[in-house]
Amino acid sequence: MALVMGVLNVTPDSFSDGGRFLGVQDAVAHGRRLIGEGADILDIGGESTRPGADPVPAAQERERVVPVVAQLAGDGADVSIDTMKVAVAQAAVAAGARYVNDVSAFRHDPEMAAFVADSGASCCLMHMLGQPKSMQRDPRYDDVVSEVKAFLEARMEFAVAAGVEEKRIHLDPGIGFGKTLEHNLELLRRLDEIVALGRPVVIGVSRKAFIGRITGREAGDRVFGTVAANVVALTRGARVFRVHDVAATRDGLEVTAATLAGRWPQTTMSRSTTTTTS
Ligand code: HH2
Repeated sequence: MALVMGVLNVTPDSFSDGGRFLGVQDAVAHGRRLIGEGADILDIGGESTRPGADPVPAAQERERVVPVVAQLAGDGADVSIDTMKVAVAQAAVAAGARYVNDVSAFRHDPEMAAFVADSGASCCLMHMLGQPKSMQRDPRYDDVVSEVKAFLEARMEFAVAAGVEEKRIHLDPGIGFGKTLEHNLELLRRLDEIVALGRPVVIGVSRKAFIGRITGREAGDRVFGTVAANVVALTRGARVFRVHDVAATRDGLEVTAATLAGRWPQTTMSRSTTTTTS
């Protein structure tokens, strides 16, 4: 059961859509457009994590995202807050978000784990080597897949020890977060080893630089490469697909899922809530 997570960046500097949805009404309209294209969940972020990005103070991040979360959650959308900061997560959950997507896997704000536990929200724990400011400076691993897997396992243990129910945890290898092109491709190729941890795997390849390295295309023109990488991830067992291009990705995933299942017509994709996915 694949779920599409639509990306909604309320930032001036995100790598592919920075500045496009900084106004509340522009952001809300885009969120509604993504839902119309078939997004199961909207991932709303107020701080870019692109390589080299500068951190944003919590108050500013909160001001960017909370009105957008409130309106879209008010529409009935399933909303994820993409933040490393517990203050932002608290405000977003109070405004209606039910999923906390923390690219630091609760390392930036260790209290995030207790907050997620108490709130009953679901969460995504992602692997990142270093910090966004410096993560792409010569990242090295002996075996990227086993190191990412061990990290995710340890972070899941940390979350569970803090009271987060295991069934509410999703895991993400963090494509592009302190990884070379070869690391990203190996993680995709061997994603089944991460899936073997037993939790739903989130994959975020959308428009990322490694696709540009292969195709020679700029960020706004990487939709075909994005769909291809998501299709590979689906075949390796990924469950949640974080993308800017929702309609194209849904089509690619639906055709792949129907083909692999060997029957048609059928319901291959769920539009139900992500937050209790287990
Ligand atoms: N990638 C980005 C941001 N958040 N969260 C998860 N779980 N997985 C990802 O791969 C991931 C993520 C980066 O993409 P984007 O939001 O488009 O860019 P920016 O960080 O510049 O806002």
